[in-house]
Amino acid sequence: MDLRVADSLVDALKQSRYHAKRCFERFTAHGQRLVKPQELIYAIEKTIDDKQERTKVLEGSLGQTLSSTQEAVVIPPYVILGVRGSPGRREYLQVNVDDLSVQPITPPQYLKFKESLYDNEWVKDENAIEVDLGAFDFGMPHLTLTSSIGNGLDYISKFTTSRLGGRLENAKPLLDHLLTLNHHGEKLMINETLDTVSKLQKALIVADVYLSAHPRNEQFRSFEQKLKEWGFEKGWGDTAERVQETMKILSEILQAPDPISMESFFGRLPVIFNIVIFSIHGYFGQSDVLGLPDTGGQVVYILDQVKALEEEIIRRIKQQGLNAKPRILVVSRLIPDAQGTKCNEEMEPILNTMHSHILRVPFRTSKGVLRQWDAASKVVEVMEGKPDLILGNYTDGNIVASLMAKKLGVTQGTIAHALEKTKYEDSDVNWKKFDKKYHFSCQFTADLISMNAADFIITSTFQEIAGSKQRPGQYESHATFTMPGLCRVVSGINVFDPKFNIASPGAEQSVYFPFTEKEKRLTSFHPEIKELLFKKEDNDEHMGYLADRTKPIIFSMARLDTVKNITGLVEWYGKNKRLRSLVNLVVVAGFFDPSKSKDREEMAEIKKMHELIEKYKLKGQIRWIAAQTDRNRNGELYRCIADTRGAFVQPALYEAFGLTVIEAMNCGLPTFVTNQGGPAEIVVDGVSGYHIDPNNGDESSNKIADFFTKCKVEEEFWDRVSRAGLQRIYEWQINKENKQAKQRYIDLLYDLQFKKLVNAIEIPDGATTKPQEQV
Ligand code: UDP
Ligand code: LCN
Repeated sequence: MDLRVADSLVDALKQSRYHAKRCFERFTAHGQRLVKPQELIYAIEKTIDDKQERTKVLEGSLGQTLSSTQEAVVIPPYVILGVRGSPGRREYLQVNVDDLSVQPITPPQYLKFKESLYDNEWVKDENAIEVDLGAFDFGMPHLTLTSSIGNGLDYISKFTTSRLGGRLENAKPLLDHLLTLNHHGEKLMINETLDTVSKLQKALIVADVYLSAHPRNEQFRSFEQKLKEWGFEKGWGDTAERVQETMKILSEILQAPDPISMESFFGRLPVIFNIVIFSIHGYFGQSDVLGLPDTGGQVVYILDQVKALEEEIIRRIKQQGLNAKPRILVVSRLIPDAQGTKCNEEMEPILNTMHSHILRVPFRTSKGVLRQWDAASKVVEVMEGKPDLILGNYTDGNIVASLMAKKLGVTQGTIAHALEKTKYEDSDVNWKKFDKKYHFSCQFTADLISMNAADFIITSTFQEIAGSKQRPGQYESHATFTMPGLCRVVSGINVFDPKFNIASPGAEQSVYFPFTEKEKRLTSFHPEIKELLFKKEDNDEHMGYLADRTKPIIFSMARLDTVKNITGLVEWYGKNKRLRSLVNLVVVAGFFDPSKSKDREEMAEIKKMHELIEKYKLKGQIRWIAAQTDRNRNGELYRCIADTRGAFVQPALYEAFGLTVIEAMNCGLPTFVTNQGGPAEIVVDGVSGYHIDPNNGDESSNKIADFFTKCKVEEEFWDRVSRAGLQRIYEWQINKENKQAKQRYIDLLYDLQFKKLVNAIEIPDGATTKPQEQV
């Protein structure tokens, strides 16, 4: 254990012994319990009366240790701190309040203390299941800097390069890998003639001389036969120029490897033709599904990715000089009672693609619930063979992807964007309380299995992996946790694993473009949108009305789930007279009749909406619009809100990524976004929008009111914020370090190839080199 935090706490306790003792005694005075960070700082504030002294302690080591403490277990006379020095790093310190001695402890020891607050019997059970996945983690090197988290691909390129460098025989795994490449049994890149690295190196030199004499754009087939004689197969390129280029890159790698050539060479290899994506959550369809329970951004995201992936794979196949047909299948569940959607159809071509389909496989047959969901044979049948890559999305898609990837022996990637564990505070220790409703025990176990089984993990943001200074990341929260009575996870995932790669989603530019691009505006929707916003009579699509149409509109759109906190926003608005005098409120969410909902949370939220509208007498200032399913019209709706010089508010209690935020920003709407989760990484507070605290409604609604007050005084202000938001979102989508999502996404597909190589290379300094085991 790194002793720095422990040492600095020991110093702090020495320096501020009197205050520290009083502060810790304050914790123990209330008996055993779990204490959260706010309470720790509050304790210092309450125990030190003198302002100067208080500031000194708060800013000193004691204040700093306590403010980076994620939680503390109090079992008098001990206070056991879980200190998160920086994202991804945690230490556990046991403080004896009687003598203020400090003892570093291990994660299992800490977890046992924590468990004793919930299930004292289970802690004593020597046979309690303890999960230590870190113990298998010896094949792969790990990142060391927090700032490198999520850049796995770069890291692996560098690492592989260093291992390949120097001696020719080190390149044997690379040669073996090339020899395995084929498409439907037809060899690609090289054949058995080139069975040693030195033969390969010589052949590359001969081919280079030969190709130099050919016109740059001469097609591969005209010299195919000659290359074959020397041991080269298809896949190097479509023209003499491209083939020569690819061969040069490989020659350079064999001579003096560098990470850039390495990444570029792997990016050129023909390895991916067929992909299966599992997205079995909610209603997976192309129309009329958005806003239905559990059906939102994931559907949008996957459909966008399929289009981008297909385009990219086609481009690459052409460049490789092949004429293979790629195939992408999004496998989802077939829902017989499809509520007017196409979710009861087995096969549906994906719009704007050439070879991609949604394949729906039933979970139920006429005989009842299927005991086993055998999508594998269906996939193999439709694809006429095994896929080259299996991707999963969200907990259920990921566990299915893991099982199928293992069964078929195929590379697996996972995407979650939303892991449930962080959405509900202490959902792990309280799993029993929630299990009937949310099945957390199953969900967290499934997540743990698939994130460990995966060859690579694609995340939307840094915070999804390792959080922020204040809050642990979604994956990070699976590093060490416990479900008392079920299992103790002492090492669940390592956020420094290079398998993590950030590829931020973007918003479809043809749908979400700035309100100022007048000639592109979808004016044909304007009469409908005008009705949607302003028609006075209530109907099935809208209720409430806006008496003063000249006011700007604050707008939000989300599924009507508790965590989306749309009711929170309505309440903040209801309570804040100043805000009500400045703007109207429009929300798109759910629908109005709770008895028609089959979703418990949605039902409760619908009722709450009605109550709040009554309680705060909001009629005349609020427009509640039912879930909207037309993407193009929604794009125009954001722009019409921008026409009123309004704003978008994303008030979620926790948001994994938040597609609506980037949609709104792309349309030029100033945004106010929750500081809990992904949106806080997208928007720079006070520059390209604003952060709001969903747990502090008054502060948040005042921040929104201040913005509109300022807009009234300073005419240019609204335009400035709108432009800054647009600027930020363009940078985010295009320039962000992780490049364009599409490009990056494809690059990731090669991650595994590197990994195989790395595992095959001997690490000289005596470290173990066994390949990483799968769960
Ligand atoms: N959406 C929609 N109609 C609605 C509610 C949401 O079309 O009534 C769309 C919204 O435009 C966005 C997606 O659904 O594209 C929601 O994604 P987000 O990431 O905001 O949240 P999620 O629902 O995935 O948690
Ligand atoms: C799931 C979520 O909860 C959202 O935050 C994301 O934006 C969406 O998936 C798309 O990735």
